[in-house]
Amino acid sequence: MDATRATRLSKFLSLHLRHRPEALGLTLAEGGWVGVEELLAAAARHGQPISRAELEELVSGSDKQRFAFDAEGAHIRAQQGHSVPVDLGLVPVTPPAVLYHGTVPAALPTIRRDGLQKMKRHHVHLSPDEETARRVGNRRGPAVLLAVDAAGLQAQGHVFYVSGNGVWLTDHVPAQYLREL
Ligand code: HQG
Repeated sequence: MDATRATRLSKFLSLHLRHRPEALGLTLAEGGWVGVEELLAAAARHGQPISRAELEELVSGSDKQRFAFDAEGAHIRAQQGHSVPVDLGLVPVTPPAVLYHGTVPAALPTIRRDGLQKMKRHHVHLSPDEETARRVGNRRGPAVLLAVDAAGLQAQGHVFYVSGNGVWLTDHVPAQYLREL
């Protein structure tokens, strides 16, 4: 599969496994899972045929490991980034002392006032290193980087999770736990 098709299919999967499963007539089961056969049939019905081999390539080849199969390979889910209500079954874990967030200058005035909000997603998404955070921020323009005092937040009772693809998740980061880099 060429890179253009891979990107298109990856966006198609992100859209339906995170945000709009109903547009394909799908419902996410607990954990965000969808049957692989069901997904492929629904995609074909909606004018986007995907072969099983392509799906496997998308799962293993994704730069960010956005999607994962279950142990049997019978179900697939997005590892994070959902906007539809879904319980991913994540368990609280102790974060590294410092995490990072990449954003754009236009968001800073509100972030300075309200801290990091989850906006349309289930959680605020944080990166384990500056390089990853820069990539996230650069999706929308030249990134600005924020360091997050994760240890301080946890000490105050904030709960952290890590997705299967290494994205750190929490509910809210108040402004006093942020430092502009
Ligand atoms: C900003 C991608 C104003 C926040 C990435 C971000 C990530 C505020 C935007 C994943 C704010 C939300 C998530 C506030 C936060 N005022 N703006 N108080 N608080 N923001 O896309 O973290 O490619 O929902 O800085 O790699 O950018 O989809 O979150 O700019 O892992 O797999 O509001 O999405 O992964 O944007 O990215 P998003 P994000 P995928």
